[in-house]
Amino acid sequence: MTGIIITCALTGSIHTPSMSAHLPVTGEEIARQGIEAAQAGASILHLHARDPVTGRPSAALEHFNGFVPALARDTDAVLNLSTGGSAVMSLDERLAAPLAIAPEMASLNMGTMNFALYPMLGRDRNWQHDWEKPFLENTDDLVFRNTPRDIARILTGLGQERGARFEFECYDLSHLYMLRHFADRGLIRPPYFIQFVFGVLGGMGPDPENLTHMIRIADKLFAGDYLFSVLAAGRFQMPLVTMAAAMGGHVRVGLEDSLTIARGQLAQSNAEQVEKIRAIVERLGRVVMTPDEVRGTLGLKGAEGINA
Ligand code: KMH
Ligand code: ZN
Repeated sequence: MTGIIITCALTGSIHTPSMSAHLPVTGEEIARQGIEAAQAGASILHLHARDPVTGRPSAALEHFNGFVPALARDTDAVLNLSTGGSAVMSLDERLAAPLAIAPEMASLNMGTMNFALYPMLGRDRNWQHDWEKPFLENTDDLVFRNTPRDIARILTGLGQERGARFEFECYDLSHLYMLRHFADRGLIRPPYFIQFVFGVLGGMGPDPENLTHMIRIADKLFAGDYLFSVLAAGRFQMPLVTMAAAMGGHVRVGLEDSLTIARGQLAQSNAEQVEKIRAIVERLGRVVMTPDEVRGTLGLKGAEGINA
């Protein structure tokens, strides 16, 4: 088996500050946790921004500028900016920072879908901010828009015009066929780094059979031209990514995807999750790839090509 890529998604736009005191929110917190995650072995950092005062998901360039320069200066990790932002944002909002920063990598969500977070309301919490509860409640009527026109705009603006390569977020089998469609249109070139996303309500569930089927169909559509990585939401994170590692795939961890380190136990940091999966994959005989090995494998433009 080849080396393994550990991606760490530091904060995302799914969890809210009241759910964990360890969720990084300010630029300083995101930078510090990113540096620690990179030191622990994450070679790709998947990045979202938040308003540092309210902790609300933000896509503002000023908020990305609160941590991107520090991560570029103090780590050699590949910086991967989300173009998904939050499903409540317009595509113009989602793209403002990635277009300005021109990162080596960007996420790209491969289909329009539901993105229901309201089951996380679950029990009553002490909400710290007045936006949190309605934000989660309103996801029962939320469309995460990623039409073919949107996808083409991201591929052109970020890929062709700024040299970014992509983490293709596939939440469903249909998203693999959409990816194949864009390969056939000549808008993307291999190798394709495909992130299989499990456990978002609106996408596929965290069943092992779904992972084996995604691999079977990706083999058919992309033959040897792709790498797969796995992320899974909540308590399914470690089991599913471990399965991916055992099958020769790559892994994504981080507080964007799960706030816990074990059942019912909050992770103290992103680095703690990176350390845990690193120990697991090394016990499986996998060798963690350095950022430069990732650059070579994925054909990235290099850190000097970004505006940070
Ligand atoms: N939040 C994850 C389920 C993105 O940033 O583009 C998927 C994700 C989307 O990371
Ligand atoms: Zn994300």
